[in-house]
Amino acid sequence: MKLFFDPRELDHAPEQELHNGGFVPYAEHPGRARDMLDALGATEPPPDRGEAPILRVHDAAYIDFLKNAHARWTAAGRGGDAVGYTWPIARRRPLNLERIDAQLGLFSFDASTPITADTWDSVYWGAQAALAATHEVLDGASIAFALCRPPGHHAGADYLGGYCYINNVAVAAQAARDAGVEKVAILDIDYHHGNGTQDIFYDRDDILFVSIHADPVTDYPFYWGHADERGEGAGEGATLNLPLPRGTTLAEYEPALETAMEEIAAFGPDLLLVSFGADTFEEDPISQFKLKTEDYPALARRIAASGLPLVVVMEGGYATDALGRNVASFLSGF
Ligand code: OKP
Ligand code: ZN
Repeated sequence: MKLFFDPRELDHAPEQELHNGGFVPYAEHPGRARDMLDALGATEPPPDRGEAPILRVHDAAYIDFLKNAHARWTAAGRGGDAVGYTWPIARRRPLNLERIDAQLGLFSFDASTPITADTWDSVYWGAQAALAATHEVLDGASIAFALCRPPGHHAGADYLGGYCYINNVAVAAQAARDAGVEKVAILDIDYHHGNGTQDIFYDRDDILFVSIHADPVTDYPFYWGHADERGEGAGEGATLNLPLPRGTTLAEYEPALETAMEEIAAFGPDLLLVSFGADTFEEDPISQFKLKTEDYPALARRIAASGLPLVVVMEGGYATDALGRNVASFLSGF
């Protein structure tokens, strides 16, 4: 299995995040990628497919903002990382606002996703890694892995949040569609609901989104991921959310995965993209499921039993010392 990674993904390194009313060291740090690299062995850098595939799922105004936000922050006389502090609840109406603070609110949904001088470069190359893995499989490989960092599944067409800026799995899914793949399924097994991916494809019937995650009644991102969200318009029925309670172990996780895989089989996709987060691990510092390192191959085997070509895209996982081990354990099941 080929693993795709670009060293520029290491550059994005926010200093701190707002957590429970105070500032703490940033959980989504470059050491996560280093830990995975140590455990996984040789990776290859992705070719540069440009911005066009990114602009197929993200608004041009948002991408422009992402590229320039930190420079504008600095030009406003600020030090450190750019973060918003005020949000236009329910997108009141289109306004032509100048201040970087207004732009930050417009293009984000939380205060724990800072933009640094290096953010654009890192997220651009992470998206290229996802594209490289996708094209590897479109060219005939049965599976490929994209070591994307930072993660992507919380980012929507025009918003960042949840440590995510570009939605790597969404870019990959759209690229597969554009290459002629008719039906694409996305299985999101990060601990957190992939609200950005859901939003991007919510009204589409060509891309199925199925997610197993912590119940948003108790866990981030709260406002999405509830079981009654089933898609809209043409996409009605092409979204499936399977929320599980805190404390979930493999025994409770497996029936949900079975349901997810049956839904995917019924959809009849030509390609399956997996948003994989290792934050379902029992020792994850910001998550509350109870999966063990040795549980992950069973998940991979059930996914592989679909017989579908697979692209695995990395999302979360914050127990840094165990992260590489957990990802290697998951991939060993394929
Ligand atoms: C990203 B991924 C305050 C709470 C913010 C954000 C969690 C993002 C998880 N620190 N938490 O889905 O692993
Ligand atoms: Zn997560």
